[in-house]
Amino acid sequence: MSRIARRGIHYLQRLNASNVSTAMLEKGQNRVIEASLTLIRERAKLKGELVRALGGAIACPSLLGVPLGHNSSFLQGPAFAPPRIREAIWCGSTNSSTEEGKELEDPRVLTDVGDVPVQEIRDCGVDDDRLMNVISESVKLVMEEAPLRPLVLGGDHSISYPVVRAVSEKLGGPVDILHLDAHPDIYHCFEGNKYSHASSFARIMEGGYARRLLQVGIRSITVEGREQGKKFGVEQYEMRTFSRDCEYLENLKLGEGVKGVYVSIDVDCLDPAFAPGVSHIEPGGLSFRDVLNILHNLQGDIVAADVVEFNPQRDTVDGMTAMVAAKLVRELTAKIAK
Ligand SMILES: [Mn+2]
Repeated sequence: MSRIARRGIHYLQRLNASNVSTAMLEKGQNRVIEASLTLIRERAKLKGELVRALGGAIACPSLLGVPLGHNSSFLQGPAFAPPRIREAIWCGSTNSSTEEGKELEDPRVLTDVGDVPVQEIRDCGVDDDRLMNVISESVKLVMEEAPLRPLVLGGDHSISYPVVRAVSEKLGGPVDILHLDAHPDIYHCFEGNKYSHASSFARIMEGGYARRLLQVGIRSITVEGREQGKKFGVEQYEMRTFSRDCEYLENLKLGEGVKGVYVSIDVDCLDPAFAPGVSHIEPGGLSFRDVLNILHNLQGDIVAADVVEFNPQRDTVDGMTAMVAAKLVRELTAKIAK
């Protein structure tokens, strides 16, 4: 038990194993997991029914929060991000139209199935193998309710692994991934944690869940990051050559011949001047408009996406980075919705 949940907001008190039966503990944990999945399932069902009753859509992004921060190698604040991002999406300081004119208040354009109760599940002593399965299951429950498509709010970047795994398994094949980040997150096993937020893309590539992986915004990469990139055939676009690469990156066509496109945005892909509320401040990054140009011009069917690594505990007092993360979500919504 001491190994479980060493890090995190809540955790089960260390148990004296001789006094507690494993069977009793597991039974209780399974009940909590079932109840958690039931809430996601029923919310997804209802939101799917509403979208269809309103005339339907080809694709309707649905927010799914994954408030998980303990697989970060540094700060754990991303566990608090999903409610802050939602608050910023709907805060009223701006209107509810996206730049290209989609109306976010239309439930066929954007819906929400709530958060995976990550901390509540961990508080019962559930380990990461099972927690990652709960995240994958939750993503699949959203996808079962066509036309809903998961738009996941992190959380640290470790959540992309169970999310992409679920998307690929559900669709029955690999996707192309556009990954915007200061870091490649492709260490084999960072600090001994296979679920580390610095290792998620190693797990994704090992699993065969992606055909192409394009990493954009990279400016903090080690020898291992480059070697792993080479090993998995990753296309790494580094900031030091961005001015040369940007014409290509602003005209991407992805997802043909596979199951579609997955977009993963680590908020630290942006220069800290635009987004100071992140755990790993890494100067020399993308401007907000660089990201939007890449996103707006991307051709391909986006089947799911995530926005991760916003850390509210490092944000400015007026929540500037929350607004930045919210706008990324809004513009991703516009790309997915049809
Ligand atoms: Mn990063």
